[in-house]
Amino acid sequence: MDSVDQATPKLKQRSQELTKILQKASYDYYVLDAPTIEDAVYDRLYHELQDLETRYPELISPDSPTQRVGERPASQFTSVKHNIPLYSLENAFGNDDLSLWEQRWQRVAPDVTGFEYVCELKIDGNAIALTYEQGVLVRGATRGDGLSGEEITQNLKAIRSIPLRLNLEDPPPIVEVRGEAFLPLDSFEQINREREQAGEALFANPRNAAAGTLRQLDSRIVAQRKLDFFAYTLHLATPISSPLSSQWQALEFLQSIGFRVNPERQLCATIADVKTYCDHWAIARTNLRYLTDGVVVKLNSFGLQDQLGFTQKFPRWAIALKYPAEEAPTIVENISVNVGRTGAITPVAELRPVQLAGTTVSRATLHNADRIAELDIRIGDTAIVRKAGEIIPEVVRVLPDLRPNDAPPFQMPTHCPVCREPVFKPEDEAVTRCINISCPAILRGALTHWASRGVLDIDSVGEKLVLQLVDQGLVHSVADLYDLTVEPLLKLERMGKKSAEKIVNAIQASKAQPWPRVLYGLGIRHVGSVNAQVLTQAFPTVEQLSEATPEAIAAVYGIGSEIAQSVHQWFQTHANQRLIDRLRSAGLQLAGEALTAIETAITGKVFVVTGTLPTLKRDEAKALIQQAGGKVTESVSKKTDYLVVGEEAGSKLDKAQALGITLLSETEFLELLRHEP
Ligand code: 1X8
Repeated sequence: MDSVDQATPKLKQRSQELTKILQKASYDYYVLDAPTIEDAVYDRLYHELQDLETRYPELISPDSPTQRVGERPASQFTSVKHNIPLYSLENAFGNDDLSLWEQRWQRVAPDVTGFEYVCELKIDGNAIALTYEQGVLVRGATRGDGLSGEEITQNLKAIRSIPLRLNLEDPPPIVEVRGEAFLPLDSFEQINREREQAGEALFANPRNAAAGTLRQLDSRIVAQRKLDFFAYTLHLATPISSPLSSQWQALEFLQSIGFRVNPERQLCATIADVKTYCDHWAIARTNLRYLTDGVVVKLNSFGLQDQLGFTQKFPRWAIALKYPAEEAPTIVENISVNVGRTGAITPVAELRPVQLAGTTVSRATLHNADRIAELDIRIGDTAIVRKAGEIIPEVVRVLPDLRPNDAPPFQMPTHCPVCREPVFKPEDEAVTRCINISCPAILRGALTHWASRGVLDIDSVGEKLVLQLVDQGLVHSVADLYDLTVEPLLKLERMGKKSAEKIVNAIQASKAQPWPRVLYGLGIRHVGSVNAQVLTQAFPTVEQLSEATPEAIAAVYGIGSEIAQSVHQWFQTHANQRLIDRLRSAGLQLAGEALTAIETAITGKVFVVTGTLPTLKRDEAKALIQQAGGKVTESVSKKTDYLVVGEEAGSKLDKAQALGITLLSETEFLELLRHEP
């Protein structure tokens, strides 16, 4: 196709049509939570649009679903002035404050009757202002100081529940929508799991994680982190056909034009009803999938809002009832230290168990030596603990007046509590580390990470088994896993032949896992699943990656110099090079596409797997076949070469027998695999 070609009107129409269908599907999925088309269909249409846009860039419109993620990362954010300031709200800390607020606004607007309150949950996220011109999202900014914020349009476009185009026939020239960008709890937990596995500092709570995400220069990271958005304020510069006269109507309107609006809103006729709502959500909020830190109460009528106006700082017509952060005193029974997969030595306060925000807290991380010094926390102290963002318990402060007389300051250990080797703390870092690569704690962490879900996915190798393997000296590195046989495993406590076989087979099956997962599994600092994906796209083979200069690695879109240094360093280390050699010999995937297999007994052969196999899961068996160059199909036909049969095989077995197809038990199947030339 010649690049000077112009898109025909027909192609233009098709791209508009695709945009419309995809926008509707996104809205149904992300806003209404009610998908209307299958993922595969969405993907096909999306790719059709993407192809069209690649061939005819003039077809790309700013509201195309392909424009949610930027091509290039931003180098910095610019400051923008808000046309209308984002006010903060006056706080109320209990029911009495709500009554006082009602009395206050009624002194300004006496004799008002028939008023209503709108109660909305206060989302614990980051306030955002979105500007739509002619119905198209043109600008998004953080609240900042309320007068000006940072322009983060590209990042906000990556939030699927923010519409790129308003669902309005005749959109007003300018619409401004405000709301809260936040991270749902499950996404927050997933991000922290990944950060932990990549040896990175955890986010203390979803709000910080959301704020950190919105300030990412690379919008692809934003897209991966699954932020969400609730809209709650609408500003129209010009009237619309059916004018809105209340907050309640505005919320319904926002929903109708494509925004997610919090469903837990309620109209209340009296302040007593408002209090009931607040009391209810003080408890019920713990069941939500996102964090709230209070309730926002607004007078419903826009007329009344205008009449009341603003004080120096706040609107008079709204108030935020804040739930108190739950804190409790308890005793520090011990301060222990934990050695992580990266060798990081983390002090942990072991606490006399205390009830906090619905759960029992008995441990709280103290992060590092600096934090300990700052708190001056000692064994025996009475400490105030809080759930930061109500997720991770933290020590807020200690009460020195209640300290036992003889309590000495806590000293960080000079030697690793697990391997007894000296620890190391770089001058400019807060973290103390064990740097002995054979430290069992580091090895245990490395093995657990390697086997875990989303990495090499070896289900039957969990933390308990890892502990045994390391303690018994059966495994000294992840490469040793691939040399494991049934025999030595049988010596482990409560290990039968069947389980041992299952473990060995599952480990062998993990060789089929693709190169990005292997790279992720290596546990290189800062290389989580996302960076592993990005790096393997740029460096399709381990040789290319290990020979790359830090500059070449840092040149990859989305990879910073700190990550590049870390990767480069890792591959420079002799022990690591040996590890790669051993993994290569063991047959792991160290290249983008499955290494072109040599002709084997299995190459090109067609397999069907049926019934329950004694040790392999069906997916594992399929992976083994594909890895060896065979094909797997679902149904038996004349073209089938082998049927791998487990227990309770049904009609497929009958059919294969009728067709005279070779049947294989699991054992025979594994035998065949082993004897490939
Ligand atoms: C802040 C928030 C508001 C609402 C919800 N969550 C927030 N964090 C709401 O009105 N539903 S309003 C607001 C503000 O005006 N500062």
